Amino acid sequence: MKEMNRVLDHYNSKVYKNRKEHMVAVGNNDNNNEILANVRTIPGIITQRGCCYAGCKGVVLGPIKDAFIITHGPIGCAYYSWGTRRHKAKKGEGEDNYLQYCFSTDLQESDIVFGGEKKLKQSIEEAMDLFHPHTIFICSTCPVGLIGDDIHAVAKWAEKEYGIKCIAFSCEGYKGVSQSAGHHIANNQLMKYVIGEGDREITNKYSLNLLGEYNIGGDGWEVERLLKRIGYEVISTFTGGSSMDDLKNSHQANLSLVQCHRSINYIAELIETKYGIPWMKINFIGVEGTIKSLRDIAKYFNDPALTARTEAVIADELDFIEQDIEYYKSKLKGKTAAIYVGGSRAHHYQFLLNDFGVRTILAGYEFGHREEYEGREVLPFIKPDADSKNIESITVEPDPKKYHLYLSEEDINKLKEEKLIGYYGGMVKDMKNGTYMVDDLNHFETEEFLKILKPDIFFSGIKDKFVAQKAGVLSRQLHSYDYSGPYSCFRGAVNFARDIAMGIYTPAWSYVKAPWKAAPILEGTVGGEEA
Ligand code: CFM
Ligand code: HCA
Repeated sequence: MKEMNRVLDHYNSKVYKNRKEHMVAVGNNDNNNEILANVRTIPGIITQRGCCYAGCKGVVLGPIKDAFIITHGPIGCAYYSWGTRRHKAKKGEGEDNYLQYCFSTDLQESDIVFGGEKKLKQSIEEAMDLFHPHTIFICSTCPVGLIGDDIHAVAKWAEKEYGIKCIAFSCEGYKGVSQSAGHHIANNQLMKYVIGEGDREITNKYSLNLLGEYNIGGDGWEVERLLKRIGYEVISTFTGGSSMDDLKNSHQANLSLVQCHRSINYIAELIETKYGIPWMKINFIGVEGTIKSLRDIAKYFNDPALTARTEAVIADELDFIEQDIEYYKSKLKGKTAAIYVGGSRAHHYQFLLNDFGVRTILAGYEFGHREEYEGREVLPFIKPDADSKNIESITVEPDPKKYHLYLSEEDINKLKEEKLIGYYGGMVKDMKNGTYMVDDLNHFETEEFLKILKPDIFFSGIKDKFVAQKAGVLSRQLHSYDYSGPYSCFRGAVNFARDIAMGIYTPAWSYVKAPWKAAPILEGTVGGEEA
């Protein structure tokens, strides 16, 4: 609490009041660990957040390998989202893979003045001539919304003209307070126009959707390898490495697993209502987290042979990594960490750090909502504001032909009561008293918390990693994994520990002294006095 106040004390009263509500000294407040989240950042503050377009095109749609995505707007937004997120995909036989590409209408001033629809149509014509895609997505950036191009009409035209699937996403950057709005827009359109359209023959009753897994650094591949070893069939992964056909068939699964709750919870719930498939929050980051997730899934399917296979695979995978885990534990035990990322990893990576005896003393999300901090039990108490109402909230009905229940309604209700399915408890329950949760952490607060809490390592993204390094603190990127990975499941845990240990035992940044700390770099006078 004291440390938090030392950071806040630098602010004027207005900013103080606002930022205080975004900070929680866990277990040491009268507010039941309540936090303010998913609201606008104060203008002028250096936030780490991205925009609605980043959440829609960059995060949810980007990893679909055979959707040809056209960013409709000036070139900068498309360029920024070109390959930086490291979502990997393999091209299957007869499939397209556009992930290496970046397509944009590259709007110019004259298009902004006279309208960009013509150029969008031309781009689609060009795409059809050169690549012959079966699916085109159109994603709007800010100016498109401002000038009023009707991208949905263009999408309808393209479907008719070429007999392809063409979906428009009005995900202008300004639409929400963060990436989170873009996730929602992407989820809505996928639900309306993609999910449920497939008729692939599925014979394995242990069939899963892996929701909220984007295959960053190959994480999703490692999860799939493990699940397949046990005997599951992963019908679709939303959306890491998936094809359109995978997503179209997701309505056939018997259980949806949710890795990242923030970005995909809308689809998880809508799929349950429309097709009867319950969802289970799992976490494949961390050895203990992975073991618990595998056991929970086996519990749902409730087959002694599957449970036995689950245990055999767990034992074998543990055997494979045991020596490495012990070695890295001896290197990392007792260290402390701060984690600040988007909407779910700040929670998940605490499990992995725990496996090696590293304590997380500060954690926060850029754009997680209150339920990612406090758990879904707070949902009824969250008041929608003008920004959240800005995004359409769709409803669906049970599909008369495709609705199916794997378990009886009674069993499903029982598992819901046990919170095995349909529930996410959020981050705070896994954080120790005396640690800190901070929402929408900014550069200034990062600098201050690093000085006060002195973590051994700061996990963040590209924009704030330099704040840590300049402060002499080791930084690792938990978005891109600094070009490493996978970090998921058993074997990923070893990759992670190896990378962290290398950093901790190469404390280069603590040897660097900023030039202005050694000698003044500015000369001049202040009010006539020597500065
Ligand atoms: Fe979910 Fe993600 Fe994340 Fe996210 Fe992201 Fe990401 Fe992230 Mo970067 S979907 S919320 S919008 S886990 S891109 S793969 S790393 S901020 S913590
Ligand atoms: C995004 C994508 C991002 C950015 C990462 C970072 C990602 O939010 O637009 O800031 O380093 O994971 O690539 O979160």
